[in-house]
Amino acid sequence: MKIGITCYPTYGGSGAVATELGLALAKRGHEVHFISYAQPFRLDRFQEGVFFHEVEMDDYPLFEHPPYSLALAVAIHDVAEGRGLDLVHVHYAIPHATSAWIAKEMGGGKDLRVLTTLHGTDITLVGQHPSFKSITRFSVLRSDGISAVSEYLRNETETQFGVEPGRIEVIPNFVDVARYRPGIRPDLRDRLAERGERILMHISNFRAVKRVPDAVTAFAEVARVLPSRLILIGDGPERPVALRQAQQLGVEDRVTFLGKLAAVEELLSCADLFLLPSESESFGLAALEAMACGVPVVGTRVGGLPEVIPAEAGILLPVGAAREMGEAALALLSDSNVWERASRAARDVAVSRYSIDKVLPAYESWYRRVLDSQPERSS
Ligand code: GMT
Repeated sequence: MKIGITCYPTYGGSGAVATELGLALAKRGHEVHFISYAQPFRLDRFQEGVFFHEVEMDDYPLFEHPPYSLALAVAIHDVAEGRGLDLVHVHYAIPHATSAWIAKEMGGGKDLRVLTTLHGTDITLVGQHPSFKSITRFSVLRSDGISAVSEYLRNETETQFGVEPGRIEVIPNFVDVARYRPGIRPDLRDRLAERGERILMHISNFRAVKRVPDAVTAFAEVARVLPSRLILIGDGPERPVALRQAQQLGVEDRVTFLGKLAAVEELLSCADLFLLPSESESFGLAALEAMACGVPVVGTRVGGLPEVIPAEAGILLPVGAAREMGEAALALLSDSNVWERASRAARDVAVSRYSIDKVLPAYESWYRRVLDSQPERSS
């Protein structure tokens, strides 16, 4: 198949999933065209059958806010026409599903099929804003295929947007379990922490929804009892808040901020525990990547996290219960038998349910079904 993929190129789960999917599809012989305003951050190597098309923007002085959605629509249309795409698969509805719908309506040769994968805040947060809700609903409903990354997100979308049951496929996120695995670089451990220290890790874009200060509070509980270090990867608006929290709790010398990093598997495989105290999380890709590295998770019982993290692989608690998360982390870290069991279970779940080999065929069969079906016209 000739497949267009549009995603956010910046650090974030939806862009990571879209890029890994495109690379995996190309390995299976499909021709994949990424269309975005910048090269996706994980698209960092040459691979046969993979192309990148940068969306061109004119910065005419009249435009205080250049209309990216229109430029993207034109780029999708042009790539679809020029390269004969069978379908365009957009990740994150806003504004990608709208731009793809415009590209399809612009017409041309083949009837371009639009498939939209919903990732999270495009439905639960941004998509609920009055300035986006109706256009998001319209564009999602006009997609020829709709998928969501968890049952939770499918239910939310059906409820919030009135999508009829049966229209949304659940295709979970996936992880390359050959790349994300335990013990990739044991030597790195000594450079991240002192000998004997436990390593707790958190990776996110440091937005308020991730509640990074709660990760610091939970860590401080652990640090009172066990020699340990918190490694924070990523960056965003809450980074200074997290730093202040570490200073207030007197653990700033045990917290390392590593900033944004594209490849995290080597670091994850050095961790003893992953913290994900989010307020809302449709899936929690970072937690899955940690699990694939044999790292148990302590997080919140929200959104899709209970689907991804079974009780054997971690401990989930209510949002805001940061100190209790610290106690849960201590329970996992203080007993090597308990930790070993959780670590094995985490890896097993990632391999048996979320490996790329298990999930990729679901995407391919979805593509085929959409291509074989009648185009979507009505809302
Ligand atoms: O929706 C977002 O906040 C952005 C998005 C992203 O691009 O990182 O994150 C969402 O998609 C990820 C990939 O499917 C999921 O793992 C995250 O759980 C989800 N974030 C939220 O639901 C807050």
